[in-house]
Amino acid sequence: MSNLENWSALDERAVSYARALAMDAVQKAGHGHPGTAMSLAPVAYNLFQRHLIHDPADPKWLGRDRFVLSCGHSSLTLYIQLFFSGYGLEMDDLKAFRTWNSLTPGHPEYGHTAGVEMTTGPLGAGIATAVGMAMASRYERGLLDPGAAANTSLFDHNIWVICSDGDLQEGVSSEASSLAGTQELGNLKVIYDDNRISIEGDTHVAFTEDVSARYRAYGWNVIDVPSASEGSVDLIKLDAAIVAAKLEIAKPTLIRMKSVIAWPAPKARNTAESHGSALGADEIAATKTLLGLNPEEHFAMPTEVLAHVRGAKDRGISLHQKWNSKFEKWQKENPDRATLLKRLVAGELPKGWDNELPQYPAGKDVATRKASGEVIAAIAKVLPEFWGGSADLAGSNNTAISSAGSFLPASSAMKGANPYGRMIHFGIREHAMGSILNGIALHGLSRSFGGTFAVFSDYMRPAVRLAAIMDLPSIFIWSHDSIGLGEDGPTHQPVEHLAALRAIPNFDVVRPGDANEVREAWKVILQRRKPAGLLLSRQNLPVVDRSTHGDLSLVAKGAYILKEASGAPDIVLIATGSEVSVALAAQDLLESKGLSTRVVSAPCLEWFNETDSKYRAKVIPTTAKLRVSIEAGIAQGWRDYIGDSGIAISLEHFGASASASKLFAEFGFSPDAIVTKITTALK
Ligand SMILES: Cc1ncc(C[n+]2csc(CCOP(=O)(O)OP(=O)(O)O)c2C)c(N)n1
Ligand SMILES: [Mg+2]
Repeated sequence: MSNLENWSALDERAVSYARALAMDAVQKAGHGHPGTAMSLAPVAYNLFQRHLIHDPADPKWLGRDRFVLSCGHSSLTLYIQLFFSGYGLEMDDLKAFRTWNSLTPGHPEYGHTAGVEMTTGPLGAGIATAVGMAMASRYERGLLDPGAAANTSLFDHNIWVICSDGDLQEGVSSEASSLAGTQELGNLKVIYDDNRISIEGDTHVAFTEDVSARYRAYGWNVIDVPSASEGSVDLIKLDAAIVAAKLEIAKPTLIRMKSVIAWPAPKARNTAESHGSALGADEIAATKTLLGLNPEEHFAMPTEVLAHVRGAKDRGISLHQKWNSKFEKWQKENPDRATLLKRLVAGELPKGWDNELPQYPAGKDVATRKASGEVIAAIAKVLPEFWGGSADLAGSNNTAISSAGSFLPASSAMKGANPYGRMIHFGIREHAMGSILNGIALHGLSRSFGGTFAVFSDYMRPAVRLAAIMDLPSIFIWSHDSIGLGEDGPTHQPVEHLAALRAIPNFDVVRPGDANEVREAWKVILQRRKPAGLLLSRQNLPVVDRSTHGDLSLVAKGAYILKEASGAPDIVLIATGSEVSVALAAQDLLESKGLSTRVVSAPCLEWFNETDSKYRAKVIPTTAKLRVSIEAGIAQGWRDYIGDSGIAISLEHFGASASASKLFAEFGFSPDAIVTKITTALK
């Protein structure tokens, strides 16, 4: 038994039962990850029962610490503590581990199980997203309680993470941890389970660096916790490290904790097999005997032990009540900020927020990235919760909010540094940027965006996918969205990216056709609160004359009639982004040949797919002689809209280094080339 202060025999028994439950749940399911949940049981127990500021009765409590299990495969580590602390999970849920419709799926899923702060499983994502949560926490205190001394505000809390070897091998954790060091995120506390085992065995087959030295070099506070003499987690040293981590508020902390996977199973301990397979009845019985439990019992939890661990509920209520009295005082003293907080919690936009967004007169050429930058600046004036940045391309992506300085710690020597600044410098770290945007969204109160070139959406795709899975209102800005970017050539020109992004379920791919569509797109994105990517042109595009063309309010429908045909439409041209103006020019030529032609602008196919079939049939009638898609990317996906006999004007190969106009002409995106294709097809 541990000699930890205030650690009772009941605590010791609770940990033993937690280890047994991890074995039982995997054994019953027939698959899963028992080893790490066994060895981490005392670690998670100590956190949830004694250190984490949380209220199981109110999993969304604003004042709570966040807990992220970055090694999501060890989901039982979390489920068992949620069961113990009284979040609503019960023994039957543990028995239903990894089965259809259960509250205990293979990996923790955000929005599915109360107390799960994010969906984890892809290694590295958890810790990187937690960095975003820690940044959001600082930004939010800047909105609500900027004058409070460090660590005294009711909005100050910690972001706790447990991560594994795989988490720290993945590149994204390095990207995010490096930035966390620069940002001096003192509210971020990571416990690294250094068990030196992954699926292929000893991690030293691939991972030999000095992780502590690496994190110190990032600017972190690193605490090494060696194992207890027999090899198990040294709970006394770990607890001291946790206490020290709470006191360190100037730097993020990494507690590098030595452990032995599957402790104390006699044969399975310290083996890769225990990472991902059931231990088997004999080994489970032997382990239970070692733990002083009845080897014949499964899913056991004596009433007195359960009553003891459920004490976490009372602890939570009392923590929450203390916070509430501070909160009431704060509300009285800060009525305007309290009103703001109410709006942010409700996820609402203030009345008239979009009154002053820029309008663009026809006859002018504006790059959609430039329009987006102007819309961002206008939104920033009315929404204090709106902040964001770029992966070192702010000038190119037009993502700067220049008025309020750069989000950097007070100690930073950089010009314009402000701990509550609204411009985030992500550095050239697209994957971390995506994860951080998700962390900011998960933290809950603010809205943020991050930009890079569209071609590098590939570098952040796992984060985009997680945003979609979690249904987060993360906003990804991708400029330089086609061969239209010109001379930088094929490595920088997206070709398959629009299709690849549209392939992600629950993700809005938005490619506005002119500057005014950009404004409308931003409005819809902020109102819808769904994961979205905004694709923007580097090159100037004509601003469409709205007195003669389709109404901008129709942008929200995803696709709409931009310019009607002279009669019943024989030809329907459907275009997105920079190809909309090409379609309008082609329409003029076709009409002059007596071919009745309609142009549809389709800034977002996902929004269009949500409209009713009547609207869809009206905009893109299957009765037209010919439906034609025009988009400077692969045709994949367009057949759904143009039908078997339609034509896709597309790009099925990589681009080249030349001017945008040369590339559009050479690759068949000139109005003449399009007309030739269409007239040939009609013959
Ligand atoms: C990005 C990613 N790649 C691969 C996997 C598959 N995978 C799941 S667990 C694991 C090994 C994990 O080892 P470690 O992180 O040390 O966890 P432990 O076995 O110590 O629990 C791998 C490769 C994954 N979940 N995520
Ligand atoms: Mg490991």
